[in-house]
Amino acid sequence: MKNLIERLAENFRQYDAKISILSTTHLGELRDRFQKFVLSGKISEVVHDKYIKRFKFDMPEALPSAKSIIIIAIPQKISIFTFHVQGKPYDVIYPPTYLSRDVRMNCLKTLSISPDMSDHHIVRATLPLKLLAASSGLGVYGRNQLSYTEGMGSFCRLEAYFTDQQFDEYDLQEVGKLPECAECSRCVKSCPAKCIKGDEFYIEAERCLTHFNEHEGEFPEWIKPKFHNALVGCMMCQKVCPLNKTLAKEKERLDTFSDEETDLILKKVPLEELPEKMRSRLIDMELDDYYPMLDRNLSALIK
Ligand code: B12
Ligand code: SF4
Ligand code: SF4
Repeated sequence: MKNLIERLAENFRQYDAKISILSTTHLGELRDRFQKFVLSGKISEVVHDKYIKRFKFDMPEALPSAKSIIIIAIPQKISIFTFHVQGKPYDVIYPPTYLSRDVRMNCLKTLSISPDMSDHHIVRATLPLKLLAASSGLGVYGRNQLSYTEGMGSFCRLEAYFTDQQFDEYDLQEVGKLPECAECSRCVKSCPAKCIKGDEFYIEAERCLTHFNEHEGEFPEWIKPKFHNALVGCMMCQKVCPLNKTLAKEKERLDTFSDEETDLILKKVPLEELPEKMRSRLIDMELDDYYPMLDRNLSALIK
């Protein structure tokens, strides 16, 4: 007879996803692991304030009786958009993990229709997901500070949910490193911003290209035009990784924007003033959040 977690894992297999479970009794230890890193001085104030301080290692207010955390790794492909400028097509990369709405919806749907979960509540966790994956055996860290899951490389989106369902006790795992990193430093060499700290398995996040191109504002001068390689985010430290080699070949073509449509983006026509069909296509592909910086990011790629 299969146990609870095996049955749940089976339901997630339809998305080729893998899951792991941690007990909420581990929250204190997770906080300690995270704090140890924070206190080591490796996180700058800007990164701490922008991304880190919102993490909550307490029982969720919406579900104080939470017993477990379900961690999910869902594989995603590199996507491609084509933009046209004066009749010339430009294929532009949209990295894995930026399509998140469907992933979240599928996770919630799968959890809520699983018979073992029907009498239980689910609340999304605001926690550091890579640490959850590493501490539950779902992932290991690469030198590029990304989480690698077997069969998915680093091309997987991570999600985590609290639930009041009680699973078997699962021990907290030691955080692991990819054994392949011992003989490799391709990601370090490929990083245009030189922010991967070779032996220490962490990045200077405040220099990562993603930290700049996911937000509005001018790029600092030290970010050279040749650094840009994706519509949002950056693919360099992932695409050179041998663990992602096969996966990086599988690209999904998402949409094509005509000369006129590309022109509207480059002229910064506000999202709400775009032709309705174009606007809803952008929303479908979750580019609405990044629309205010799309003209800047796209210009950097097509020059
Ligand atoms: C803040 C953030 C960023 C910031 C900072 C990134 C960073 N490295 O911290 C910026 C904007 C730069 C960023 C960039 C990207 N991000 Co981001 N980001 C996040 C976010 C919101 C929090 C990450 C975080 O906690 N950082 C703080 C650091 C300190 O935590 P940590 O990396 O886990 O570090 C721990 C280890 O070093 C660990 N540690 C402890 N003991 C030990 C022992 C050993 C042996 C080792 C090795 C480590 C170790 O200590 C640290 C703390 O515990 C998460 C979503 C979430 N809620 O978790 C997504 C997330 C991490 N991002 C993601 C992605 C995909 C990216 C990009 C690839 C996007 C892109 N294509 O451009 C880049 C990759 C940059 C890189 N090489 O890391 C994915 C990663 C998926 C995966 N498979 O790993 C996440 C999980 C989003 C998601 N839902 O899937 N991101
Ligand atoms: S590129 Fe090499 S060093 Fe970097 S994460 Fe992949 S295996 Fe590790
Ligand atoms: S995402 Fe790009 S800039 Fe950020 S660490 Fe990786 S290679 Fe460097």
